[in-house]
Amino acid sequence: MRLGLKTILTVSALAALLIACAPKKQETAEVIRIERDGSEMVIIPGSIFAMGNDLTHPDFANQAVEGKALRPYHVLIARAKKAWQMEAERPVRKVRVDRFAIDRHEVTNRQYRLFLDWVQLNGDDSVRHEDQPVGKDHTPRYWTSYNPLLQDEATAALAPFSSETFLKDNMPVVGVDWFDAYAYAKWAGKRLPTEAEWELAARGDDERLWPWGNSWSWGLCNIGGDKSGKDARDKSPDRDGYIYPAPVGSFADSASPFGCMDMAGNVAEWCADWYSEDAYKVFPDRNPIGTIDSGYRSIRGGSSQSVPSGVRCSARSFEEPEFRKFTLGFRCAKDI
Ligand SMILES: [Ca+2]
Ligand SMILES: [Ca+2]
Repeated sequence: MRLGLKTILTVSALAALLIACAPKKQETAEVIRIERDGSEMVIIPGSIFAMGNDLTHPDFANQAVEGKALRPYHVLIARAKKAWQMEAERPVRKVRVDRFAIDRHEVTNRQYRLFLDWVQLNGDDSVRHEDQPVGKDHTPRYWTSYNPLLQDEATAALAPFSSETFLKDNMPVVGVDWFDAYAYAKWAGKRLPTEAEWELAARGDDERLWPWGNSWSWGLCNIGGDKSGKDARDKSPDRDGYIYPAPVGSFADSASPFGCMDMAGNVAEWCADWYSEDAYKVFPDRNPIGTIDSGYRSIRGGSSQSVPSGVRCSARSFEEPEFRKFTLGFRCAKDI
C-alpha cells in the first residue's frame, strides 16, 4: 500500500505530538554523595519553571460561584475546592530557581539515628533554629512509648501497628516536627528545600501532575485507601501494598524527571517556607514564597494516607511547626 504525502505528514505530525506529550525523563541527572548522613543528592540545574496549577478537579468544573447567591451546593463546591487545596496553587506562574541539590530519598530512620547520636554527645546549640522551643531533644514521637495503650499486650495485638512499625532502618523517619527537620538538615550541612525547589525537583518544567507524568495509576506510589495493605473494594493486584510508610525508594516507576523518589506520597515532607494560601497571587515570582511568619510551615508531596489529588506535584499543605505525625517526614536540599 502506498501512502500519500498528506498521510505521511499527518502520521509524522501525530508522532511528533505524541513524543512532545510523553513525559520527559532526565535519568542522567548529576549526583553528589554526602558523607555525614550517607545520602545521595541529585543536582537540579537552575531554571525558570512553571509552578502551580490552573486545573480544577473534574468533579468541580470551572463554573464560578463568585457573584451568585450561594446555594447549598455552591457552598459544598467551595468547601470541596478548599479541601482539595487547589486554590492555593493558583495561578501558574514562572518562578526562577537557582542550581541546587536535593536528597534523592526521604530521610530514613538510619540517617536520623546518626543525627540523634551526635546531638546526644554534642547538644544541638550549633544546629537548632533560633525559635526552637526550650527543652526539645529531637527524639521522633514514635521512638518512645507515645501510646500507653500499646503497653498492654492484648490491646497492642488489636492495633494495626506496633511500636516497631515506624522504626525500621530503611523507612522514612516520621513523627518529627519542623524544628527537628531544620536541625537535622543543618547538622548534615544541608537545609530544607523551598516549596519552589521541591516542586521543580518533583515535576521538572512541563507542568506534569505527578512525578511520572499526567496519568494516575494505582500502585505507582504509596498513598491511602488500603486498610489492610489492599483496598477491600478493589480486587486488582496493583494497589500499593502499604498501610503506613514503605521503605524509601520502593516505587521505582514513580521517579521524578530528575530521579527523585517518593515525591508522591509515602511521607509528606516539611519545606522551609512559611505557608500562605494566597502567596502565589501576592508574590507571583518569589522563591522562597513564604518569608513572613504565618504560624504554619509548608508541607509537600502527600503521604500514605492521601488521595491521588493530594500527591500531585503542585499540591500544597501546612501544619504548625511543632506538629508531629506518622505521615510526616522530610528530605533536605543544599546550595552547591
Ligand atoms: Ca498505601
Ligand atoms: Ca514523600
